[in-house]
Amino acid sequence: MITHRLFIDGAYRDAKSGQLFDKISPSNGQVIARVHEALAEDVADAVAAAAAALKGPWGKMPKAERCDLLMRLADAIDARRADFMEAEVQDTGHTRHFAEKVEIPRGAANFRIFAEMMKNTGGEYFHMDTPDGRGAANLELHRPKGVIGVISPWNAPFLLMTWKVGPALACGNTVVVKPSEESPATATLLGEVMNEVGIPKGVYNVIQGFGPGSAGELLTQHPRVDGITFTGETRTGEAIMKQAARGLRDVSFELGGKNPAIVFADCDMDKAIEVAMRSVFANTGQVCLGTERIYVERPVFDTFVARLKAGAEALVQGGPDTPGATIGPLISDEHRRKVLSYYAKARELGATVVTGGGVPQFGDARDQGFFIEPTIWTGLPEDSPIVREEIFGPCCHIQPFDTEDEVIAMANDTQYGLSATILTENLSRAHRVGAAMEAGLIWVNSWFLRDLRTSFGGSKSSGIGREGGVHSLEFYTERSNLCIKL
Ligand code: NAD
Ligand code: 6OD
Repeated sequence: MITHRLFIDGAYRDAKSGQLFDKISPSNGQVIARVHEALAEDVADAVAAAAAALKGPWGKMPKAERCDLLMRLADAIDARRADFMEAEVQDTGHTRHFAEKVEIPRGAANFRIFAEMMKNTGGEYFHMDTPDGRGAANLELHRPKGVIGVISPWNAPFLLMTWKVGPALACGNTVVVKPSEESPATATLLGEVMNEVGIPKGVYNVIQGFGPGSAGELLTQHPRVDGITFTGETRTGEAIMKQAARGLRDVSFELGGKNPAIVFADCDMDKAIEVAMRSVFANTGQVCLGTERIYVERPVFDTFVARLKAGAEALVQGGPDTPGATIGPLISDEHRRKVLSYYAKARELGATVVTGGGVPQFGDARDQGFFIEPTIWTGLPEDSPIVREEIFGPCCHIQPFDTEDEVIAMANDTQYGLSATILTENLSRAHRVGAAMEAGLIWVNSWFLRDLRTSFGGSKSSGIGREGGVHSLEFYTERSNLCIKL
């Protein structure tokens, strides 16, 4: 049985709390690891190590050297892609394809791209006229923010954790990472690679545990943490904001979504189905950017519904070790119970269940895993909880529409504002409807396609702030203006 220990000050160690918890496989319901739970003393040690490293070799290292080290880290992750992939798929039940082609390479890229960007970033200079004619030089300086608390979710653990750790380290900060209790493995493994390439001790620390009353809450309350970056549910974001209020720490939040896709009659239908299949069912619907509401222009509604149904029914369910599997299980029994409660509610409310709606039976070990049927509904009103609340499962509701104005209003009528997807071959319409979407990320004829240098984040209840490109550099640094009278 694997044991995941804490990684503090460059070394693996047991939790001083003496407490351990089980990590259960989503694919077969078996305990696959025991995890050390960090409580107050462990969290304090991790934060102290991170604070000390700011004053040690890391804090003194020239920027170019620091960025070169992060480039080497990215190469070392690539070299161990198979190990990271294995750790990730066993924790999450993801298909090997998703982990190998998206999650792990993107994790390495998160170090490479931000190191490259930081290396080429300079300060700004403003000359100012003064009454004596001699002027003043204003220099905008950037320095690391300090110790960054990184709280990450389970749905794409390595990708989403490195998405924060990469820019934080590139900017010269140190980090204490609290991965999700459902996905402890890849954050732990990264400690080995940090040591391998010579990242100084204390720069990267990992504390395992839960949120409330455990490592997550303790980290966000710790007075020596200078900034908190969090990805997860909107409700958790609200809790963290309260916990972090004392001492007024800066926060960056990437939260939930209830993202619309709009299919116009002038779309390329093959493309629309391919995009919808990915945005609804990729990672078993456990993607913050995923689509759970689809609006289809009436003349192509029946065709679209029939083709998406055929696509959903062709998916092959299985864990990473099931040959040919194209869709995995949900992360946990608890999460499956939550998604199933929406499946039941949809039936109670009179939805037409186009496909799915239940739990599959396989007659093998998968029956002990947390599989669920890919599901499509039609026929519910827009104020139904199925259309309004984030479910985070492999499911969507499809609604017909008649006019552009009507569909823009329906797409935007949500507390969330993370992403939106538009399927059309009409360029003017793509510009017009795209600009009208109240969301941080808007795709036309694609989904999950993004240059890491662009902004990422959501409006309304989907987040606070933006990361990506210069926006990450902005969050992970403090600015000072140095004004020198000439
Ligand atoms: P979650 O909010 O339950 O947990 C996320 C992390 O927060 C975990 O590490 C958890 O232990 C920790 N946590 C929970 N309560 C805490 C507390 N009170 N204090 C400190 N830490 C606490 O989210 P999840 O279930 O792991 O992930 C799914 C959610 O994440 C979905 O809502 C999804 O939309 C969202 N998400 C958003 C983005 C984005 O970029 N906007 C990306 C991925 C996932
Ligand atoms: O594309 C990314 O960098 C990113 N942060 C994706 C988030 C996926 C959420 O589940």
